[in-house]
Amino acid sequence: MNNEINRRDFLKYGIGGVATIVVGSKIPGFLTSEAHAAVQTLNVTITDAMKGMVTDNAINPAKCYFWVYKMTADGIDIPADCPGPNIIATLGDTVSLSITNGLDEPHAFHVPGMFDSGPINPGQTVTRSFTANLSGAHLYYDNLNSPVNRVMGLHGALIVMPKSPKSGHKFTPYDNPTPHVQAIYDAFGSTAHWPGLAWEEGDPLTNTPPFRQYVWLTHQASPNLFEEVGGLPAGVIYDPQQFMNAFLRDPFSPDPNTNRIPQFFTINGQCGHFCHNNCYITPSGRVGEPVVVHILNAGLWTHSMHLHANHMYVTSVNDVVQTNPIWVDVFTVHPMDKVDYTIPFMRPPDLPNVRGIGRPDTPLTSLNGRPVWPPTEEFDVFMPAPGQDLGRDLNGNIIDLTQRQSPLCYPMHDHSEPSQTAQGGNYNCGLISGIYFVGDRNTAGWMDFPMEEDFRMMYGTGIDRGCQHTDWSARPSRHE
Ligand SMILES: [Cu+2]
Repeated sequence: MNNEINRRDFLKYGIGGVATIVVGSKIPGFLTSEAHAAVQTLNVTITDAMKGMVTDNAINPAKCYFWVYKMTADGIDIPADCPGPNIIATLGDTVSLSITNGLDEPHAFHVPGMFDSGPINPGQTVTRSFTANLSGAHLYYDNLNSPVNRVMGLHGALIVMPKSPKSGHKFTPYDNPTPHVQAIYDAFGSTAHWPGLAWEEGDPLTNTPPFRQYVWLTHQASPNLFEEVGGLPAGVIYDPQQFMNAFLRDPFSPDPNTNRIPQFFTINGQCGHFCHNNCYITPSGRVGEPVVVHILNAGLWTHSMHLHANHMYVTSVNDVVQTNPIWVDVFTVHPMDKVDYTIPFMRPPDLPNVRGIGRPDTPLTSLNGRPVWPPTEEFDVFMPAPGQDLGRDLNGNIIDLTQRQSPLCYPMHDHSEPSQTAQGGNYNCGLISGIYFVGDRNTAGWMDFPMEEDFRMMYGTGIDRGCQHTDWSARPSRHE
């Protein structure tokens, strides 16, 4: 795809979304699917692609041009997409890359602190390897002509799992957790307030995988600006300051084909329904099945990812495992930030105590004099039993005010409000996700509940919990 004409070629996608590649060794029980046997060499082609965005339809063509890392792993061709595939390695693994630049300006593959390919010229192939020497979630990206090449789509997630837990402790996502982060993960599944499973623990009986984790790679796409950059004559480099001015500060124009600020706000390349009803983006689980969400912001906008139903611990910020992990329901993610949310999956709604939020205080009472643990105050206040007679309609029938606790989906949305839209106006077509509580740990069976439409969209027709984290296909995804 070296020349002008081919740059506009329309790439057909088979399955959509973010594929996952496991390199090197594997933690037992982690990503057990056969489809993800560890690969030896990753073939990476730096190329371009057109993608149908969330609002794309026959009367509203909403496509966006991207530069992408297209990968082939052990002969398996992974469809081109922005972002590139998730790469998962274990600490100390060797990641071998063969990178070909199929575009017509220099590009690179860079992981801060781990690897820098340096400039790869058009048509050139560079074969290199590096050691995954830092546990946690990282961005791989093109650091040349910063931030143009990265924001044009050349980025993806690299997850490095620790080799083993600290002696006498449970696994955390980190090789060297702080005492307080370790204490949270040790408490999962072994304390009265966090009954259920440890993070490292799965349960075949409920089809629950161990090491439950999600990637939320945020990005913002500007079809007009990206097309302008892609349309430059071969060898001409787009000025980065001009790029940032256009992306962040282009003046309002009533013509949708000229304004160059972002029109799409994505998690893992998806927006709106394709994000929220996507079981690979939106965490789902039973009470007592803690998950970690790795948030990586590859774009130029600040996001504030706000979760309902559960507070989460911010356990790592920009490679720093937190000494005193705060328990919050929203946290700001600046461009290039890397933030880990550890979500306990405790019974919603979680409750404040006399100290604000957090663990029980002494005395163990809330401001209303009710016990703060177990967190039952809101149940005490107003949680009518099914059929409870709290009022009658004009015909004398009981008005049922029951609200079930599960299965139930709560929203995750970005408090940076413009990101909730697409194309400047389509609300709810933006950067949204959620958290699904599908039941209690002691509920027999899997998906043993009435399947409303949102659950059907989330899980598809094949109700296979094993696919939740391992089979990155057959999920809702906006692609052509
Ligand atoms: Cu909200």
